[in-house]
Amino acid sequence: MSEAWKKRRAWLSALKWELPENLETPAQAAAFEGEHFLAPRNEKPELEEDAGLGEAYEITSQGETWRIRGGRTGLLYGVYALIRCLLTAGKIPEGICSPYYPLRMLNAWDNMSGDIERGYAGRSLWFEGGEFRYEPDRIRQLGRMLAFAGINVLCINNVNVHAPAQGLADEWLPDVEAFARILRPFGVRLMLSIDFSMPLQRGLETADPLDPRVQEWWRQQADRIWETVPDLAGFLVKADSEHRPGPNAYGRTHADGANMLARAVAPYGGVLVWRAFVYDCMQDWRDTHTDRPCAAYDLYHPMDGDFDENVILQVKNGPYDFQVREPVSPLFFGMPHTRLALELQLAQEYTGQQVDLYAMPPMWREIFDQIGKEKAQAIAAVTNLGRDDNWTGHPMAALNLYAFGRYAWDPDLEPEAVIREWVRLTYELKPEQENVLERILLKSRSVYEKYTSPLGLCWMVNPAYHYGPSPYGYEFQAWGTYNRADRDAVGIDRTSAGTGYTGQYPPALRDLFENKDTCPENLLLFFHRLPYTWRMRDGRTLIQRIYDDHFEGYDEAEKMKEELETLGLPAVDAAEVIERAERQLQNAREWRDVINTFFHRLSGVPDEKGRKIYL
Ligand code: GCV
Repeated sequence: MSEAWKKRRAWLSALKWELPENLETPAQAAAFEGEHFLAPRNEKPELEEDAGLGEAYEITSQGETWRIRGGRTGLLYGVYALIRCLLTAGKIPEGICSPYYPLRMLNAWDNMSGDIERGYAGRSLWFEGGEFRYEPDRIRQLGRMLAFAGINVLCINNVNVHAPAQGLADEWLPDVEAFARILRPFGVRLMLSIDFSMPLQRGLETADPLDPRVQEWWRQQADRIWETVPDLAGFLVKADSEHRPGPNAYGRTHADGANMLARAVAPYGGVLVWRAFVYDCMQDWRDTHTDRPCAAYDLYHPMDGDFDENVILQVKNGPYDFQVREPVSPLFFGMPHTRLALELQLAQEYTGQQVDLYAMPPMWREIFDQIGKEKAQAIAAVTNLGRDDNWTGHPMAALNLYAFGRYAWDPDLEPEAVIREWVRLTYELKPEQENVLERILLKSRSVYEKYTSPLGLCWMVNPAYHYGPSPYGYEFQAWGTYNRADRDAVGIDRTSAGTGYTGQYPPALRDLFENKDTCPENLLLFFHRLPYTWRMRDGRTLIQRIYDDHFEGYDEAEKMKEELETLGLPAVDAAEVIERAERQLQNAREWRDVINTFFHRLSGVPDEKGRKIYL
């Protein structure tokens, strides 16, 4: 396998020394990193392990000496925090620092074939040809990256569990343990996605969660698994979702299914993460009463309080599926007696597939501000990693991975601060260059939003592939993904007079969204069906705003490309970044022309500015 990745360190560009093979504990890793980074600067720290601190640490200084006190993994987090602050001219945190979310997890959608579902950075880093196959050095470096960012759990296989991964909880156990051993010194524990119907594949005639034979079967599985991998974090389950098996087949509820598995893993301190991404994926497009965004709340809200203590319900940030602009999922307000995990997607499935530049921190800031960080008790993200030398396809997509770890640790962070940290940790740039790059990154999401689907409409992508525009691509399909554009109007009425979706929110948000005049304009067409002649708050018509945004988005993408070309990025990344900016510009042009043409043709309304609208 290629070793070129060693030159592409994502955000660890200053940590040039290789990690030894014999690290066993985070304390050893902490001592090793401290020795290599701080000792040459005459700043060797004194490390004091205090088991009671767990993942927390405290950094103090006495004269020339840094003192780091921390728990088992806290010590390593403390060393990395100190390195981060020294490299980025950040303020050394005062007092005891601990992560906000105890479970800070990456979900890899890696298949054992080596393919990654929605993977845009090459093949799997740890699976190939139906088995575990990886470079231990690279996995060690991955562990270091994750610990440096603050991530502590990695779910290694796709939630869509395909053969042979069904056997992960079984015949692959020694491989799982060997893999876990490499990541253990970095405080990263593994999780496994499991298939609800596994008992059926192993000779039982049912997978009914209330059947004692099934319960016993899962208990035995858990016994064997935890005997081999004693620190496994738990299981992740996608059930009754997009044709995956689940408890509904036996007339059982999701609480029945989740609790049965949760009881099997409870003796080992394991958690059972159950995904709430459940909706009718066989909808007739003519059915205007069924509304996909309503589905998860309708299903789970009545079950609030029914889940066991060690069940975590994992909820995507929005009610659809990681679109560029969605409101937050109402489940965050409707499950006060259930532990929830917020699920984000770093893989840019609908947001440019790691070709288009798309920095996520501004979007996450909005999400945390709307939900309130305390509404979730854990956090997870679908990774954007792969075997490409630069780890994430677009070198700057690494920002999203780094930032996810930082937000998981501290959801109060400002996007500007996280972006600055990543830029400083990754590149050595002059202050003027840093400013330009930070500005580009901060703006990148709004640029993408402008040239793609307007005003919260969603789903105008090419079906299946999800890159590039196709305004009617999903319109007559079974996935519940419609924009209902016709010659007079566009959007879906989700108010109390329409599908009733707004009623799933608490009163303040419900009223905000319900009213066309207060609904945030960037979500207007998500919540309302409006004529093209609708007056936006600045006096423009809706149709004119759509045209303007698409022209502007393209122009801004062009400017971004020019700025990236002249920025003076280090050679190791420059060519790749510029080549992707060119592809992004072609993409933006296609989006602009396809979407504007679509609305022009439907509405017959010309652009007030007389620009050419064509394909
Ligand atoms: C892993 C979307 C994606 C699927 C993904 C699914 C999910 O539908 O397109 O690839 O499956 O979400 O989150 O389970």
